Amino acid sequence: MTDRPFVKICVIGLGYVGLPTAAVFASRGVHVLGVDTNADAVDLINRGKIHIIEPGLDTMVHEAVMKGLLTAEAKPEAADAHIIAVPTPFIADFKNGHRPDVSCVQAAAESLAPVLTKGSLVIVESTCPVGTTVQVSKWLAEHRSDLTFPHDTGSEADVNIAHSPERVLPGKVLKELISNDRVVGGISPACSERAANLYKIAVEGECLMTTANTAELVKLSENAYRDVNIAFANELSLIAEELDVNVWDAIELANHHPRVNILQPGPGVGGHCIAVDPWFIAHSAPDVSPLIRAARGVNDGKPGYVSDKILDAAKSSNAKTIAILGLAYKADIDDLRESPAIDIAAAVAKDFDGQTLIVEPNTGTLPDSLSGLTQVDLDTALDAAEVVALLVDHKPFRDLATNRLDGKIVIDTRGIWRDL
Ligand code: SAJ
Repeated sequence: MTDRPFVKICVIGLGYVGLPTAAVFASRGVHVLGVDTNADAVDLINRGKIHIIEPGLDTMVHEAVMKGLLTAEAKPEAADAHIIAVPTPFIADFKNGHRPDVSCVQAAAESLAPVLTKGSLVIVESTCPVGTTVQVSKWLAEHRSDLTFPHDTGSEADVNIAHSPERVLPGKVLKELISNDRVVGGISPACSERAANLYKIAVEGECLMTTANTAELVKLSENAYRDVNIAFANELSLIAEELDVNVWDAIELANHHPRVNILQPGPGVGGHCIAVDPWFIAHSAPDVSPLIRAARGVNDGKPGYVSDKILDAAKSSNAKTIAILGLAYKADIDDLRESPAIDIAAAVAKDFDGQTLIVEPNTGTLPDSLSGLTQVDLDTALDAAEVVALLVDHKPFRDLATNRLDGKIVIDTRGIWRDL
């Protein structure tokens, strides 16, 4: 294994994972080149500013740029290590099941192929289907016949390649990047060891070495595990409603059992990970993943159930105004990606003849699918609405004096006002 030191690294993809990763390595004194196709993001970062919201990240990026340790460009350059942190969405196919789209990973690999040298390390951090990291090795080999790659020559290869999935929780990214244990899966043992040596510069948690395929399945399993467990809670919420039982009370009491820990029901599952990653498993092994598919179905069914419930309540009470509280995919963040609340708000507004008011304390603009609706502050919404639908348990809603809800029909999908 080469012991080439990590003086300069290149991070491809400066989003919610890549930019914090770049900043953390720079904060440890490594020279980092961040690469992104978004010219505005590159420009902002080079001015010490950022294009995403994550606690503490603005200061860390600013310091790194000012010290000359972090710069951004449109294309990769030669470096001791290249980290790929680009999106891996799915291609929607409601008939045959959604399938993964790894085209950004392929494009990133092809963009860095020309700058690889003997002793280079390539790490795929993007969440991807099992086998993608080995495929990256093959793609790189197609472009560089002058170098050897680990899918072919194992630990003797000129270039080391590993998968080390990001596992950070939005809102706590910087803390979790440093303190979480890190799974490092090399295509060969030498790849694992070299990748672990890189992460040890920045990570205080343990670096757990395994194979690339195992590391890929580990990441997918973590998010599928959470999705299945949320689906159980969501299904329970439908059962409890049908049986006229308070689901929040039932879950709290069940969780007193020493081996039971039921998650919380909600309006559906959002975010760019948990609603997406289970499909990567289901697509790879369709005949043996009925539970994972069923869980996706339960969670994806919840927004429609909630919007019907809101519309029924408005109809039966002849309401003129509905207040929708919260649009983000979970509490106390501004991230709207895959948020079930947006689908619910859109479905309600489409079928409701009265006024639909939106309250989202963490963003000032509505997404395109809700253009035409009115965003107001909490007080204005509560003054006007006869029906109040709580979709996200943001702090201002948790802190609300519940007598503000007197006389209104309240649909609380998060259980923060369960005693009403
Ligand atoms: N949710 C519920 N009930 C719960 C918990 C969550 O309805 O009891 C909903 C949330 O409201 C949200 C969605 O699930 O809509 C996902 O939220 P989350 O907090 O469970 O997870 P994410 O998507 O913010 O981050 C996850 C994390 N994965 C796990 O906890 C296994 C994070 O560690 C990963 O790094 C991240 O996905 C990722 O990037 O893959």
